[in-house]
Amino acid sequence: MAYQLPELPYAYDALEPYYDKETVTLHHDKHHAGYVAGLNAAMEKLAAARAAGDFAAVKALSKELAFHGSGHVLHTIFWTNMKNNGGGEPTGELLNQIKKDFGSFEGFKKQFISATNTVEGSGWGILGWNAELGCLLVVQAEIHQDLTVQGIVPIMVCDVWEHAYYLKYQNKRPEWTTTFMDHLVNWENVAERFATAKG
Ligand code: MN3
Repeated sequence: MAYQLPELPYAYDALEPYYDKETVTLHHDKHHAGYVAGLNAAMEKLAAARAAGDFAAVKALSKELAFHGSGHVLHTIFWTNMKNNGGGEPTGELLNQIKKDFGSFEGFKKQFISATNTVEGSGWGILGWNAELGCLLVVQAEIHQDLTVQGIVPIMVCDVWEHAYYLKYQNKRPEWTTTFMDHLVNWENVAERFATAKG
């Protein structure tokens, strides 16, 4: 029952010219694959610890689980959140919810891009559904698992680790996040995730 690297829902060059084939290939085949391997290794080591009744390493293993597990989950969402010639605006219930929670689509967009641009070091900008409050929240995640709000269901995520954009955008993180929003977001996928999260 090991975790698997999901296949990309498009060809490696499908997001050109906004997201280049070389970055997508390395990002998926090396980086995301590395998180899947790390997650499976952490699960195996925790099983071995239970079998041996030896939890001396449980703190480090729990951290490995959180890091690789969250990295795997976020990358899996990230790939499906993009499509060739994406961007624009959502429609229907998702647009209504965004207007309710952020005032306007423009307000949401500015908050999402600002939050994502200002992640300290490596991390993610995340739009997530909070079931308790019945609202969408924009949060930051440092690395993969720190600084977020526990319990929210991510429906749209933008990766701002340097491996996500440095080959094409170098140090220009705001250019990458704006391109993600204006040319790559697959709003149909985000709307499907919103509907599922809302239940
Ligand atoms: Mn990444």
